[in-house]
Amino acid sequence: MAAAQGYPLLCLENPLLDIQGVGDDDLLKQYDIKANDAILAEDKHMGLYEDLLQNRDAKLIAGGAAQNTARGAQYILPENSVVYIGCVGKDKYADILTDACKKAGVYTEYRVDDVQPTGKCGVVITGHNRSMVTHLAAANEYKPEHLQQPNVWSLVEKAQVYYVGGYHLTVSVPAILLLAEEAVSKNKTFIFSLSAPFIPQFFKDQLDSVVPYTDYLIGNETEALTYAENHGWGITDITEIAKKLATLPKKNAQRPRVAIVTQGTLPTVTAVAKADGSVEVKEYPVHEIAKEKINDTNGAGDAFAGGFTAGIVQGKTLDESVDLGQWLASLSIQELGPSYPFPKQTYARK
Ligand code: 26A
Repeated sequence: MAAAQGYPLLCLENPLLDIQGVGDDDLLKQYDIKANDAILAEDKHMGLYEDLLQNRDAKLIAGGAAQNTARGAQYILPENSVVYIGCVGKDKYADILTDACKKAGVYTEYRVDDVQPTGKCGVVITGHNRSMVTHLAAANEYKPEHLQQPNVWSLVEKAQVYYVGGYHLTVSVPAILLLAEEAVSKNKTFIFSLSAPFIPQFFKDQLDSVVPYTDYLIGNETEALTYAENHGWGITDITEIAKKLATLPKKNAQRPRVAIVTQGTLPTVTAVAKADGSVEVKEYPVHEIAKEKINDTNGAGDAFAGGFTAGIVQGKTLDESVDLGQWLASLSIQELGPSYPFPKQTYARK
């Protein structure tokens, strides 16, 4: 069994159940949220979840950014390739998440909190925008001690690639650093996402402590712009920002830093910092699909990261990995929420 040999890809972050419904400007105004954003819930947002369920015919869908990425990577990789770690409660929502991962073939090693309920994310869809309001609850109770238990740490040791969602910076930097140190000391691959503008904005120090460990740093254009702004770079050109992200200080000199910036329907930009000090930049037009085929864009970035990471795990080139990411994102936006089509589609290179 693969479990004995371990899983090549290990993902860590916040397991959440998405409560997703279609909204309008009034709903956005009522809860004081932007059409396209991801935030942590405050008191004024707590009524949103019931509101979505009672009045907006909201659906319960497995979410949590890196958990979506884990399911996405497993969609492409051979059986038993992915393990996902995070903290859930003891409730029905946790059962839904466990089930979704099981169906996707992702092995979960959850910490189960006795007190807090499973985290949830209210997703308000308006057109091609999505606004996410997250109540972390149990997801916020993840502890590095869970990772250090012998049975869990053995999964860490057996993994070759780590994928950590930047959202976890709000929960446990020490847990992230345990994986990051393991990656550097054994020359394994460490992939990290910027997750949302509020991460570089409000969790700058935490982010700065992790970035030196990253081999692949993934973000979208708003996250990249927010990063540049909050680091006082004074630049707004996405290619220039990607170049600068690639050349930030790096712990593991044996691997080049690669920055990847997605831009919705605009081309994906990559920047690779070469050993000679130069930076190689490339642009990849996205896989276009007809507008009317789009269901919603919730999880598009996670799907990109899932396809991309599957490519890296399989030792594919940067070109191929970006293409896999774009392909999986185009499939996911045709589904309800952060999901992937079944029966499985097969990838054919553009
Ligand atoms: C800490 N926060 C805010 C979050 C999230 C999150 N996943 C982890 N931590 N806020 C939203 N999400 C997830 O992002 C996915 C879409 O990219 C949602 O659950 C949604 O499935």
